[in-house]
Amino acid sequence: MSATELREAILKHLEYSQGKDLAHASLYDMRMALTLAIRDKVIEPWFRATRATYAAQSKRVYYLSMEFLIGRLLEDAIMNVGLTDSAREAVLGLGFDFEAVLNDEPDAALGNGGLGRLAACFLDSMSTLGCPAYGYGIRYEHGLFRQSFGPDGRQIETAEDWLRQSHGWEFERPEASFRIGFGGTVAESGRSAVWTPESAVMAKAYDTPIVGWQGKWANTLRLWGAEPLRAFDLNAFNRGDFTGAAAPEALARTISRVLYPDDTTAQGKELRLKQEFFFTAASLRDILRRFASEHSDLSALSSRVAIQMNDTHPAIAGPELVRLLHDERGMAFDTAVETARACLGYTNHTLMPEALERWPETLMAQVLPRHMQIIERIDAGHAKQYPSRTVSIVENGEVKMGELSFIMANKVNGVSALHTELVKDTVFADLHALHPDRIVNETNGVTPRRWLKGANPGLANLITDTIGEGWEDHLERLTELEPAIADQVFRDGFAAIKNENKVALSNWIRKEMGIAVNPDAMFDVQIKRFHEYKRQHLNILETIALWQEIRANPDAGWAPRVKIFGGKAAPGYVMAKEIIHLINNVARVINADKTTRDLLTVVYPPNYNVTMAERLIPASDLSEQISTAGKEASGTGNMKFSLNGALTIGTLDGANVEIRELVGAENFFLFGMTADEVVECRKTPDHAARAITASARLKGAIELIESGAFSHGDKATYRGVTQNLRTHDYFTVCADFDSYWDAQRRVDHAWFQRDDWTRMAALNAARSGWFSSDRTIKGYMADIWNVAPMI
Ligand code: NBG
Repeated sequence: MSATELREAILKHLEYSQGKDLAHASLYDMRMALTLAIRDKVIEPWFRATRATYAAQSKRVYYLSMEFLIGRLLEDAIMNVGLTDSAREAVLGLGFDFEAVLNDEPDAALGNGGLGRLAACFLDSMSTLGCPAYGYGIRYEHGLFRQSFGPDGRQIETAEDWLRQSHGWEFERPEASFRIGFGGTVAESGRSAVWTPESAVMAKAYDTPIVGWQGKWANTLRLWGAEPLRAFDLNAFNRGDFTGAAAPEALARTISRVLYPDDTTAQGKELRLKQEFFFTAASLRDILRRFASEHSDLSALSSRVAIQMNDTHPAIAGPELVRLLHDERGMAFDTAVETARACLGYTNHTLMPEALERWPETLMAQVLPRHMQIIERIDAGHAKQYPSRTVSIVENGEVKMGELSFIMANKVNGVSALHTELVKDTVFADLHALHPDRIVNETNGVTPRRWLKGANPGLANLITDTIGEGWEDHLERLTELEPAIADQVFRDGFAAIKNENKVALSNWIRKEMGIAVNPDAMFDVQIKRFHEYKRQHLNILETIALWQEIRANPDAGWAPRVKIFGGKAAPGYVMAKEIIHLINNVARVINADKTTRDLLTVVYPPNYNVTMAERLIPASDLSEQISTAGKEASGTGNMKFSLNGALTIGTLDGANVEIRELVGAENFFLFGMTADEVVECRKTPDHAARAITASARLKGAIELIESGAFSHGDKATYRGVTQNLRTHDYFTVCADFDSYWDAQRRVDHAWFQRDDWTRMAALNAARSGWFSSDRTIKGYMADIWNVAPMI
């Protein structure tokens, strides 16, 4: 499509969809008109893909995820249908700034972090590979909260409202609605049971087409919105009870109102359980309806249907599918269990025990009485089949969703090599012994379209100039860059692009935060959710120690650094919020110190999201991946940094292990204890105190915090953080501190050999092709789903 044709299409939508003429069009109108014009281009591959799948009666993948952290869609879709140049020209020609139009789109933040962003990368890869698939999730009215910082540096949360403007990408599907019940009673009826729910809501589908690279294929993301069965109580209204009249609607809508903002603790809240059942049950009904439109023999279900449970959130899919097959369709119970298991896969994303969901048996029985019975029967069946078993699903009055997922899945996967081994050895050791073939590894990946081509056009162009077209969906081809890295001209080009990205980021930081940063300094970046295991406090302690040493010894050859933090903490996670508070105040104090200003600046832009990540990662020199070994399941940010030519300072944790193997140990700054050593270390009760005594720098940094230096003289402000470090320090910040400090000094040293740094950075990019989510999805298709690509 030429720029002229696209211009016509935009004008048509401006007039007929937005009802505006160009002279009066706002930025929003222009963005909507462009969105709709691009959406039109996506419809064709979408229909083609759907028809081809129906014609071939292909097996489909159903990716059930409580979270899809999509970010913006417009720029990505424009790129995937190959219209970036035309769109820019058309929009400019109509008198609008193209970047401003793209920036007008709110982020779809329907997720917390890693797991949700992974789901979004998977959608892109499934479409790129022509894997017939549906994403199923919840259409939250309010995504992840908006973060700001109060004048004192504390996190403030406000509601996010991405749906306040109309969402140009979606199609409402009132015909695809299902009644989803809760509570009530169960009556025996012959061999099965009849569940009569006490209350119910309607799940209504909203479809978003997800187009793959070069527009060859598009899949559907189907999100469910909750609605009341009966919108409005007219009798109550007529009585003058206006609140009562709207009550049914308010109640039902609550279910899809907000995303739970905590990714690491299971909330155990009734509403959360209802959300999980709501979207899982609606998706399963939709899946069975589609199956029934093509086949009548339910025993063939698993040859046509692969359902992936993204973490335990959709774990109720097991019992619900059994119920649909057994109670509602008359299949024998054991056959129903076998059939369901043959369809289901489960991905584990964390070993943190507190994140593995457990529901009180009483709550489960109250909200889902029939499911509780089915769970007990599954549990009993498993116990009978494996008399030696030591674990059960229902234990101590709780339903353990991890065990339920494991038992109801034919494959269970971890998300990095190390994580998968730890899954086998720790959380599911008992079940793994009984089912030794069930656990497989699928190391995470990221989509190179969004995270390289879209986010870093300069580097993408250099890659194309060097190795030609076609690497975007064959990312392993990046290794072809390696010979060029020996060439000074290539390295200069690579360094110049990084520099341009840093200048752009510096300008943004100045505009947004009023802080001047030097683009020639090293940009040292830690962006991710705030959690103690990710150890942002290790980073800030090192920052304090560094500041002290620079002051004491200004001419010791320090590499100038800009430390950049980004990320949100769950609203109820007190310690994580104190760490945020501390970082902001350390930034305030350090940035005010004129004597160190040229060497050290700390910036923490609020409201980190996908769009901010796209801005920060291409401008980064150093990627902080410093979690306590054994705690980060994989990480995916780590892959994005490496792909964009940042060097990693990191522990042997999650996918860092594989990154280091691939990019080469000499191009990676390793520090810290291994997962085994961490376990050993914890056996010494005073490991933290010992580490503090042994390290004058660490001691100095902690004491400086305790002196009130970052809290206007108040000594108590950060007692929570410092006392925890001194006495407990479960995440072994203190024990790893010196090793981290040393690694940072190796980083300083390397920074001064700039050409060598550039060579290492370029090697990181050239050797990171394996981390494409296309590779990951091919693994799922072959090892778990048994689905063939359609293109
Ligand atoms: C996260 C892990 C990350 C991992 C992503 C995607 C959750 C619950 N877990 O290490 O912490 O990269 O999942 O697998 O979001």
